[in-house]
Amino acid sequence: MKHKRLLLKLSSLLLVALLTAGCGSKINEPAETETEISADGSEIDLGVQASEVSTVSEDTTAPTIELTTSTPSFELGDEFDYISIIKSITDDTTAKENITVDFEITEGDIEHAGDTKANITATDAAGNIATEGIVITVTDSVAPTLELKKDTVTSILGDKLSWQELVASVSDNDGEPVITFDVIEGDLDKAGYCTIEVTATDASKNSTSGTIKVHRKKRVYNDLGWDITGIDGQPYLVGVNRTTCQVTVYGKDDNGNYTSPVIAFPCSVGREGWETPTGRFVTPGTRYEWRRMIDDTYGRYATVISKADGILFHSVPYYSPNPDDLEWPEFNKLGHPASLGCIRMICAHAGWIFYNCPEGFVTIIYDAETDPIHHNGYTHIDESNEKTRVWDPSDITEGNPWRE
Ligand SMILES: [Ca+2]
Ligand SMILES: [Ca+2]
Repeated sequence: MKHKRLLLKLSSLLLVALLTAGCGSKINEPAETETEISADGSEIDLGVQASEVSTVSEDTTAPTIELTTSTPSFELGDEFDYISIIKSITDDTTAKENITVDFEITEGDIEHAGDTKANITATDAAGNIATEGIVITVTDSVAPTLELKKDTVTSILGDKLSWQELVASVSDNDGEPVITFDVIEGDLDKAGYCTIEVTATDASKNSTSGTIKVHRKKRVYNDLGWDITGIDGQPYLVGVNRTTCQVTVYGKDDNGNYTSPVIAFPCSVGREGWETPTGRFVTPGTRYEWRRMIDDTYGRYATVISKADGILFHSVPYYSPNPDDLEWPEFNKLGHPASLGCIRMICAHAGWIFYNCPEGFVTIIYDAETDPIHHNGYTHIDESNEKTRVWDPSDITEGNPWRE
């Protein structure tokens, strides 16, 4: 019995020791700051001490943020450093280096000029957050870059002039600038020359201006009713006469219109049942050195006339994309309708169109009894000569027996 009581006493002492040890790491530190407790010296009451400790350690006070300004500004393109506007951050319990500082945009963005709302937050070790709202002003003092077309721009009297006709390139560090233009000399409603001032203005009202000459000209038609008004950047207009199987290339006259025939080529147009369509085509400029055709032959120096109609300028067909594999029975048909709708020519002539007519040139396919100039013919091939008949005589490719 005596043993039993001693054991109980020991075990309760052990429990007290354990409880004391278990709470020691938590209570020691705040207890030291509370002098009332240490001065008391009364019997230790674990329950009371635990509640005292929890009251002392609870941190409900957020840090204090002091900023040098709540309305910072910076120039677009520079980097905004929110740390630089923080004067101080203090907290009652958490050391400065343990306070988490953060920055968050709440409205707008800092990629463009204007005002942006943001918050700077400071969080102490207990999770108390202080928030300071700021308004960041992003400034833009860089004017747009504006490059106008180099030469005088031609535009048709009666057509609305657009800035896209005048501007070669425009850009700004803050999005798309607004382009406006004013006539500073001349009259857009009269034939002749005008001087136009073009201005690009960004969102911050920075602007760049330049002047350009515009030639307002009347639309011009020839006897056949074609619109032969010159187009900037297009030296030629190409006419294809289905009746005479001739391609006539027109250059510009002194007024910049296509009235001057400069060169003519014999051709084959579409044969019966495969007639080449007539009309005015703004050729897209899509071109192929070799182009597989619908009948599995290959056209060389192929320039698309009309995607919708599937017609092109190209050479007499080849059986394969090789210069010594000419579909020779078709060659001497040049000067007569023979194709499935395309305009066939000798290599040299198909190449002339291929290399000399820029994207967007105009082709007019028509019927007329006469031509303004006449082509010089072409070298026919001897269909019995197996060596030479597989080559286009005008082909300048190395190995062409016609060149020997
Ligand atoms: Ca605090
Ligand atoms: Ca700008």
